[in-house]
Amino acid sequence: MHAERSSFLFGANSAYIEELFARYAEDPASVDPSWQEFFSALSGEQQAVLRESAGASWAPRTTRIIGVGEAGPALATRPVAATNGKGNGAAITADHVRSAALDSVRALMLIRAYRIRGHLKAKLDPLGLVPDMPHPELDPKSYGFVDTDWDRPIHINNVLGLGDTATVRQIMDRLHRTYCGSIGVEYMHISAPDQKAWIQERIENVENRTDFTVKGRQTILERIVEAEQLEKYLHVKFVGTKRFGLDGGEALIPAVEQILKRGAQLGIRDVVIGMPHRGRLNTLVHVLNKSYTALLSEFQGRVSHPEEMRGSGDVKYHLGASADREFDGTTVHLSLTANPSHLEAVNPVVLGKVRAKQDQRHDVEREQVMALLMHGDAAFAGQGLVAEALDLSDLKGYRTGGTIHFVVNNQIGFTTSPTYSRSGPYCTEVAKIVQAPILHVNGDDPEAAVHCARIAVEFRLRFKRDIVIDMFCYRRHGHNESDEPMFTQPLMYKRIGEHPSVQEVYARQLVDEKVLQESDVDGMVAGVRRKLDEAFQAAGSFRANKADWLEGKWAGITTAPHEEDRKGHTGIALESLREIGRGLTQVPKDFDLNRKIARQLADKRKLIERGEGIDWSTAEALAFGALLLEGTPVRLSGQDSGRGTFSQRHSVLIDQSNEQRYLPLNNLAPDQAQFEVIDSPLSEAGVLGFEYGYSLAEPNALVLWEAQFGDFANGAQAIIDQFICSGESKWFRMSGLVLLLPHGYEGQGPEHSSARLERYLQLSADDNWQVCNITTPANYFHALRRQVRRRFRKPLVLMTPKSLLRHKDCISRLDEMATNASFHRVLSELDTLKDDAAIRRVVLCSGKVFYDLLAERRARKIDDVAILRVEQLYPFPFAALGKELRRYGNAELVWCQEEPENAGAWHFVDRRIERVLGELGGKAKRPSYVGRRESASPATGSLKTHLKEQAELVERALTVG
Ligand SMILES: Cc1ncc(C[n+]2csc(CCOP(=O)(O)OP(=O)(O)O)c2C)c(N)n1
Ligand SMILES: [Mg+2]
Repeated sequence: MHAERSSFLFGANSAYIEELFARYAEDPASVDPSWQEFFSALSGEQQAVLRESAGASWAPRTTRIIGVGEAGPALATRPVAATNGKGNGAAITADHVRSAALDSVRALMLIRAYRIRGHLKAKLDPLGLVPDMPHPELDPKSYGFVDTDWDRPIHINNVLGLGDTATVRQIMDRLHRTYCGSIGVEYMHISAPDQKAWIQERIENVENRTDFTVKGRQTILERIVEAEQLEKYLHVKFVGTKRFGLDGGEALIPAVEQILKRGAQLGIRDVVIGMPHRGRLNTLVHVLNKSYTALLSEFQGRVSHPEEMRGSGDVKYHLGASADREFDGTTVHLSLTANPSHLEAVNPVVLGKVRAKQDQRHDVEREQVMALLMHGDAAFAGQGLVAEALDLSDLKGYRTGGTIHFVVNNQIGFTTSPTYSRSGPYCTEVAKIVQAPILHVNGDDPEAAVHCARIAVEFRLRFKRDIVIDMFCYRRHGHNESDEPMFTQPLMYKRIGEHPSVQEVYARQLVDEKVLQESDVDGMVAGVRRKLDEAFQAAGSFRANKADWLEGKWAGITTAPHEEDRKGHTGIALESLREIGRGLTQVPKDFDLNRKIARQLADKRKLIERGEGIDWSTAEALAFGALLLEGTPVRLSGQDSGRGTFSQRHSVLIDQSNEQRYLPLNNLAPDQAQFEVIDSPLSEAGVLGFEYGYSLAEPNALVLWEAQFGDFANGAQAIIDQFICSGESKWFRMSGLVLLLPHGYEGQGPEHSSARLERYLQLSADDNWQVCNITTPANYFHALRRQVRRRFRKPLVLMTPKSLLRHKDCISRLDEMATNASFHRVLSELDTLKDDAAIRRVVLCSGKVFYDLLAERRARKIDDVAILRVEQLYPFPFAALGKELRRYGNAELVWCQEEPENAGAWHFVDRRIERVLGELGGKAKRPSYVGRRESASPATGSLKTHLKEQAELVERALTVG
């Protein structure tokens, strides 16, 4: 046993080393000083092993030492003893033993170098345009192995599965096959040992290839033929029509097929797909089973779902689709998410959808629902949203169990070459922020691409982490077919012009390897062409099935009614509110609550019991609590949302002795729905996109995203413009998402004052969402509840308060939230003033400035100026406002806002108010403006100036004549 252990330590040279050690043990000076050094450096345990195994067997032996006489010059690092070469066995042998040990060390270094950097030598580019990247670490010479060393056996202890010993030649051959063929693997940056080891074993044991059966290879070719023939057909039949063809990247299709098929075997039941323009039509047809007839009828100019064209509609390569596919008797639901042109913007949306679906299925292990994201090379390298979405991948509140990323790397972005579009060596470097393995693969080798797909889905399901396939390919035509690529990449396109298609390359390989005959390939091509021709004929009379937009989780939801009143039933019984209040203000017996928080909770409890003085955050908690008790989950995410940016929410209580978290809202009743509040990463677009995606897949939860300050929401502008604002109009996809945007002029400078209300108002049309600037806790309560207590869903953009969170007047009574109470779009005069007919001015406003106006009016005891609040700006409450204004027939009208004139609601409301006034026929014909003057910056940086401006505008608003 000990002999075995010593052989484990020293490999094939163990017997000789034992001999030396025995001598050393008797008299250290009897061995070469280098051996003295070597033995003395051994651990106690290692010395013991040697002592025991050497002791019993000690007797001079002749030992065949591996590599005797074959050490190359670079290996002989230490001058050998004078006896070297003179037949003195001990001295020569000792030297060579060391040389052999060095051989092993160096071979292992070489192997390790290939594991790290072998991808640099992989044959990834079908066009052969990427210059060879020789790297000294991949050259055996760098390790001292010269040409004559290549056939000497070296002990490598079964590394690479090559047995106990292997020659440099064998090692290099294995390394090249595994790491430098059609696949280049990057995985040594992964720090988790199990993940790294899994990838290593998965690729090294099989020289990084799958031995496909004949049937398997034929199927791969069939998929390639279908993909290629579809593109060719469209190219010829619809010359110059944009299709963003997959030509050159056809291996995507069998690879995706493999992800789905293998995924189904491993338990996947639902895949949410996000992808760009390139190859989308091919994916729709060959992955999502859209019929050729439907596609061709769209190319002929027909709209596939006429009833959806109520809105603006969208171009065909943006539309979503869904399908159920069978794989070996298992059904997998596929949904391709609709997306805008904005590349990569769909990524977080897809992730949010996946998370919602996992929640719905109680897929806690995250192995039934999975995201598959496809990317272009330029977009993947360039768009910041890629990093934002990747960053979500292992966060508790956003985790989806890993995404498979597939980059269709055609080595160009529109007209821009990679050297101009990224600084790193690959377009996939960004994925290393989550330590994802990256499989680069040559798209001209479809089997390699399918093999990578298989590894990817196995890895995803085993480790629940992201993985990337980067398929090097090319784009046969210009960016959108009618585009001329020779203007900008003449050499590349000359090469492409001469390059056989993927189908040709792979069919040739299979014919050469006698897997099939040329006539079989011709048959496949003819078969696909025939199907396309038949579909083309049938397309003229094609009628699409009715769309299924409002099925599944959306069953029971309708499109929004046109009538103005859409309050929903939002009030709840007073006693229930009190009950929720009790739950909100208590903690478990042994919970070590922060003393200040304890005091606040006690105060809050008293106010709820008394039924008055309910502040903003309490109203919010009551609204959440009521929904949870009714079975509606609530999900709120944003930066620091648990506590609240303004220390107002405290929805997560922290035990002061052990930092345990306690969420009162999750402890209201045993059968309540779940409250999820998440402190988000410091991202706007990524997180907002995610929550929007969640809301798309789950209409029966209240989903909210909160900006730290509304000012920062424009970091997510593409998500707001392209999805939230226009998603229903473009794709008939509803969302009940709430955006909480802290807004208000309080002297905090240009970036902590304005959520840019004006922008949301400018984007308002076609009943696309609701924009509110609410002033009372009760109205907030109802606004939140009506999001999920009506039969339709619309996003809610809400300006939320900052200082008002603690304002003595910004409070509500509990009965304002009770049964029969509801949301008010316009709030009428609060105080008792002169008779309506004696009112000389009506000040209309929205949001926080109301409290400034009210305080000043009360201070100055003005009783002939009424103040009305427009709580909902869009849809604009024409009738409700008319009803209020009718009372003040003799008054002039002022619109007062604290935002600059080019901002806030002014430009949106003035014509609308004019319309209301026109219908009333009173004294006022139009409102006049009171507020800050036009300004490029949203707010001043000086508190003093702010206060002066604020006082002035309040003064002007209240001064008549
Ligand atoms: C965010 C964004 N910026 C710019 C564009 C315009 N655009 C459309 S395609 C394209 C090139 C994309 O290159 P790549 O990601 O490599 O995909 P490919 O077309 O090569 O498949 C550009 C710049 C866009 N669609 N989205
Ligand atoms: Mg590209």
